[in-house]
Amino acid sequence: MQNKNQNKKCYVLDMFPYPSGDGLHVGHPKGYIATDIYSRYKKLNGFDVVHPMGWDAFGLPAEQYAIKNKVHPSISTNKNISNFKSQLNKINLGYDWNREISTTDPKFYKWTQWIFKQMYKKGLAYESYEPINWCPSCKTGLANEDLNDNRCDRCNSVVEKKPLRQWNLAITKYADRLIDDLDILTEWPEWVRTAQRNWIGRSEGSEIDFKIVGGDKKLDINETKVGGLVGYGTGINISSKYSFENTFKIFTTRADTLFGCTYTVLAPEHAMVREMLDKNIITNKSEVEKYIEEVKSKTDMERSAEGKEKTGVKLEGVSAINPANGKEVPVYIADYVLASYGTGAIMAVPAHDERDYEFAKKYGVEMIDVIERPDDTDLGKIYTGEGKVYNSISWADGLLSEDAKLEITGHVNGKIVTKYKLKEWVFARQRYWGEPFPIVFDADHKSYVVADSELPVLLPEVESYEPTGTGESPLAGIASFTDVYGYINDDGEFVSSDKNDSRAKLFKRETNTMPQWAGSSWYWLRFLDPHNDTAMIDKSIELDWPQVDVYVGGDHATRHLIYARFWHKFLYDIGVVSHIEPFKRLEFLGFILAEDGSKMSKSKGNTINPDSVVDEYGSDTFRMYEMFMAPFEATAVWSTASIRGVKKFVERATRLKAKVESADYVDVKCSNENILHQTIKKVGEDIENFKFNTCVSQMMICLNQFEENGVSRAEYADFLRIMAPFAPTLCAEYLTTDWPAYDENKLQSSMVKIAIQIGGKLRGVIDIALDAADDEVIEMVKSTDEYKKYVTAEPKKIIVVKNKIVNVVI
Ligand code: ANZ
Repeated sequence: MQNKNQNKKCYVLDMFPYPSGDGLHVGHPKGYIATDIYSRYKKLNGFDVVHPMGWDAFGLPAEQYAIKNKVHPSISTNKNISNFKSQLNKINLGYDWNREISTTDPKFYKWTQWIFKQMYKKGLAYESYEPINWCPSCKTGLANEDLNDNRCDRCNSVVEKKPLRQWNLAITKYADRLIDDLDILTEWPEWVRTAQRNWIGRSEGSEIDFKIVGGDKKLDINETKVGGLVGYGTGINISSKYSFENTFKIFTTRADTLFGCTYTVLAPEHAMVREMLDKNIITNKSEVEKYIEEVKSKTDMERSAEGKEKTGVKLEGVSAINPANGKEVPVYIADYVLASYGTGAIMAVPAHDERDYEFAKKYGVEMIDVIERPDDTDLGKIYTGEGKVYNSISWADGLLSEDAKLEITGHVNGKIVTKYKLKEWVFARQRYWGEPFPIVFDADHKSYVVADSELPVLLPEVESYEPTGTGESPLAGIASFTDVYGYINDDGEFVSSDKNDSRAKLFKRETNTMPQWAGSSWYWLRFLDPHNDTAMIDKSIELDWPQVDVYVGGDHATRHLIYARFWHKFLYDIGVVSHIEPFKRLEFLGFILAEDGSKMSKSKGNTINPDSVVDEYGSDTFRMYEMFMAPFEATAVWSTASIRGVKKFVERATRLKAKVESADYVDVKCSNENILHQTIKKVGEDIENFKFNTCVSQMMICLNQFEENGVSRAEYADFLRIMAPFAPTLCAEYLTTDWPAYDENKLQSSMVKIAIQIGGKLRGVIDIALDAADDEVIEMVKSTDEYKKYVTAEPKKIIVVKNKIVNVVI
C-alpha cells in the first residue's frame, strides 16, 4: 500500500456487525455515521484514512436465523450481507468496499485457523474434559463471557454444567498483561478499563490448608496432658483422634486475620462435601443434601448479591482445624461461597468480613477481633479495614496487616497466590456454522495440527446443520469431512495424502467449530491487507498501520475487547504485529431508544427502519439528526418531532446554497468573519472529540447568522466544507477539498451591536467597532433615523453603557 504521507495516517474502525436477518434499525448506524464523519474530516485534513466495513457472519445468531427460516446459513448470510450493505449505502457511508471481509469467507478463516494453529503450537490451545457451561436450548457449550448471570446471552436459558470434551485457550496466562497494559490505554473510557479489570478480577492472597476431621473419635491419651490445646507447636497430631481426616485449601486475601477465623465454609458443590456424605462422616446428611439441591437453581450472581440473607447448613460430625492455633472450628456449607472462585472454600472471619459477620450473627457463631481499629471506629462493630494485628499470637501481634499476611501465611506453610476471576476461554462449539478447527486425531485420540498447505480446512456443505444436542457437532455425522487419510510430517503436522500412499493412515478431523468470537479477535488486521494469499498481513503494511487509531462501538466492553486484546498480544509475541495493543482510542456510543423510551427490538415491534427514515427525510437529515440527538456517548430517545427540526435546517442550508450560487453575494449586511471562524474552529475540535451534537448546533447558529446578515459565496463555501462530512449529499462537491483554516485573530468580534433606548423605549440598534469611544457612539446614534424621529428636543442626558446600550433620556 502506498501512503500519501508517511506521518498522517488514520485507521478508523467500527465494531463490525453480524448481518442479522432483521436488518438495521435506526440505533445501529449511529456509530457508523460518527466514524464516517470522522473519516471524512480526517481526509479533508490530508490524512491517509482506512475506514473499512465487514461482516462478523459466523456464529449462533446467523445459524439460528437460518434454522428458523429453513435456508442454509451460507445463503441466508449472503442475503443478509447484501441487505445490510444496501442499508449502509443508503445512509451515504463512505466505506472502502475494496477492503470488505467476512469471517465466513475461507480466505479469511484460513488465517483464523492459522492463528489457532500457532496457539496450539505454543501450548495455549489445549483439550480438556471439564464441566463447562451448556445451554440446553442452543445445544452448545458456552464461554463464561457468553453468560449473563448464568443465563445464555442469546436465548436467556439458565445454563447447566456439562462435562464435555473441549478446546480451551489459555487466556489466563495473559491475565496480568491484560490488566497491566490497560494503563497505556489512556484514550479509552475509564469505565471500560474498570470493567475489564473487574472482569479479569485479579486478587493477591494466600492459599492455606485446613485439616478437616470427623467420624468416630478415637481414644486420645494426650488430650488431658496439653489442656485441650492441640495442633501446631504442641507436637500432637490432632487428626489421630478421628477416623476421618483430610485437608482442604482455602483462599483468602486476609491471612492477617487467620487467628480470628471462627468457622470455615465449603461451597455446597465442593468435592469434599460429596466425599464426606458418601462416607457417612456427615451426620445430618439429609439436611445437607436438601440444601445442596436448593442451591442448584441459583445463579452465582444471586448467590453473591450484596445484602442477600445468608443461608447455610452446619456439617454435623466434622470440624476443621485452624492451622495457626490448632483450634477446632465448625464447618458449614453456604451458597455465598462459590465453587467457581478461589478454591471454593473459605476461612470465615466474622469480626472483619461483612458476609461472614451477617452469617455468624444469624447462626450464632463466635466472633474474635484480631485487627485493631483506627481510634474513631467503634469497637464491637465489624471492621473490614486493615491495621495492626492483636489478640492473635505473640509473634504476630503488633504486625501491620500487610506484613502479617506474609508472616502468617509462611507460618502455616501456606502459599502466596494470585487468583483471577477470568477463566480459561472455552473455545469449542458443538455447532455447524463456525470455523472448523485445523486439528486431526489419530487412532489413539492424539491431536495434530494440520500443515499450512492444508489450510483452510473448509466447512463442508451439509444437508442438516441443526444442532444434535448430544454434545457432538453436526459435523461429526459427515464421514466425508471427518475421515481423512494422511501422515504426520517432520514438523509433527498432518499432511493429507492418497489413501494408498504407503505412509497414509486414517485420521479423524475435529468436529467442533470455533466460537463466534474467533474471527472478531483479529479482523482489524485483515482489513489492512484483505487480499493477501500468503500471509494474514504483510509485515510492511503492519508496520505502517500498527494500531487502529479510533475504534467505535456500543457493546462488548469486556468480551470482544478482552478477546481481541488477548489475540493481539499473542500475535505480538509471535512477531506478527508490532504493537502490544490493537486499539489506541476507544469511543463507546450510547444506544438509541424507541420513541416510547424502551429498547428497540424486533420482538417488541418498536424498531424504526433507517431506509424509511431516509426515504422520508433524506440521508443528510438522518445523519445530522442522529448526531444532534444527544452527546455521542449518551442514551437518546428517537423523536420524529426533532428530526423534522433538523430537516428544516438542512432545507434552509440547501436554499441558501442555491441563492448563493445564483448570485455572488446575497444581501451582505455585515461581516460573517467571526461566526465563520468560530464555527470552523469549534466544529473541527468537536469532531476530534466526538462531540457531534455540538458541531450541529454550532452550524445551526452559523446558518442563522448567515440568513440574517447575508453571506458571500466564499464564506458559504467554507461553511459547506465543514458541513460536508455531516451532509455529504448536499455538500458533495466539497468532499474532496481541504478543510478550511480558521484565523485566531478573527475569532473575536471586532464589531458590536449597541441598542438605542430613547425615553425608556428600545428604538433601534447600531453596529459599531468594539470599545468605540463614547463620543463616537453618541455621534453615530445621533445620525440614525430613529434618533431623528423620536428625539425632537435637546435630550436631558445621553448615557453610554460600553458595548451594550445607549440610553437617551428625554
Ligand atoms: C478471610 C477473610 C477475612 C476474607 C476478611 C476477607 C476479609 P476477592 O477480593 O474477590 O478475591 N472468598 C474466597 N473464595 C471465595 C469463594 N469461592 N466464594 C466466596 N467468597 C470467597 O475476595 C477474596 C475474599 O473473598 C477471601 O478473603 C474470602 O474471604 C472470600 F476479613 O478470607 B476472605
